[in-house]
Amino acid sequence: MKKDLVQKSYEIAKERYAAVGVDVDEALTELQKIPISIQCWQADDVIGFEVSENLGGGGIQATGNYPGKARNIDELRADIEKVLTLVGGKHRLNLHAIYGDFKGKAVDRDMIEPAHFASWMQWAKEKDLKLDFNSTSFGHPKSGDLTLANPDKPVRDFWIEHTKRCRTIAEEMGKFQNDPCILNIWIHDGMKDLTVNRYKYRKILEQSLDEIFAVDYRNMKDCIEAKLFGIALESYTVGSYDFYLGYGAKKQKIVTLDTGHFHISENIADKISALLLFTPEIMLHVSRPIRWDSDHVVILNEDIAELAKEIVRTKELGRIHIGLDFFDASINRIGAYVIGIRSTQKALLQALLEPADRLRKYEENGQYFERLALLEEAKVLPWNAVWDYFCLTNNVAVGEDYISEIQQYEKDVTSKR
Ligand code: RNT
Ligand code: ZN
Repeated sequence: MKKDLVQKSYEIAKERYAAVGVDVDEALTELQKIPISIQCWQADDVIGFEVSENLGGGGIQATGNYPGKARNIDELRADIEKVLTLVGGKHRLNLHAIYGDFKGKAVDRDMIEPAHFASWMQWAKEKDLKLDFNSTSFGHPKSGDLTLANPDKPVRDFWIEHTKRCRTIAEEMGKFQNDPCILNIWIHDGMKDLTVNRYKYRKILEQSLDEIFAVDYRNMKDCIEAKLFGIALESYTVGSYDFYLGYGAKKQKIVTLDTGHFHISENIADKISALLLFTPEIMLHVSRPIRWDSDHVVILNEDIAELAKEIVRTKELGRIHIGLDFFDASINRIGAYVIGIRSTQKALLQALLEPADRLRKYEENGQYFERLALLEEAKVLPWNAVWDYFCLTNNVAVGEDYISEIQQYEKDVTSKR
């Protein structure tokens, strides 16, 4: 892409935005500061590096068999490094417990320690990345249908121990990087068919969580992620949205909103301003559900645009953490990352460029025609010129130029795996 063309378009866009009271440079400074927590699991279809085979299940499933997935830590790190050369801004890497550096040893989930993540911490420091973390309840012989909500004490205790250890690992990561590590707890617990002891499992889950959260940490933050249903667990989910919203509000834990975990017509954007009033912070798993929680690559669609607008409109960006959660195994995985991250940033940029002051004034004055008109016109303001400029000044491919870079990486690296 021609540099001077990007520059020129940007200058024109800047003037156009000034006419509606928007400071484009301010929007760019803000965008630069918003980290996106990149999910490590897109690189290898959520398999991880445990020595024992990942049994899958747990209500989630990556579909597709595009060649070139990362098979070990080095490949995964190389892929993430490549992705980072194609996106502007400073980001975070979101690890799952099954991605430890186990060095070929069988380490069961109730035995993991910060040492298994030491090389990740070191690598992340070198790459100027911060880490986030997740407990892993799925893909294990003890996963079954119930983990933390399991009435069978030994099984339940195994998962409680696992989750407690994940908190200590997150604490060490947070200390090491001098920035809180966000630990997300998502469990698949549920039932395939009509369930009659719903109350019982939820009570058990509440107790397990209380036990897990008994210790207070300073360098990590706990999140709990609800879900509507899982594959083969369609009838009942112990950790439903009502359950975690209630738990989070009562115990002051962060509720993770995964955009694929609600009824397909539910408005996730509208939840932001409600949650902010009753829970300390918000964690987002930005995803793209197609008919179900399919975890398609995030694109710039209306859902994500609205979500970004609601985030920015609250002016509480410091309390809202943006993570991605998609895993598409049917296309080039590096490409999937880059599309998803850039689309999320585009949505945020559009939101930051909204003529907010004028819109709010209209609303306050009851000028609803004017509000609707400006919202419509704002959609076609030249935000793309500002986006190109963001990429240019971040020294990353402008526009579709990243396609050939990913093709090259495929030729040189992933196609040889
Ligand atoms: C599953 C949840 C969960 C996982 C990741 C791998 O439906 O969204 O967040 O996708 O933890
Ligand atoms: Zn999720």
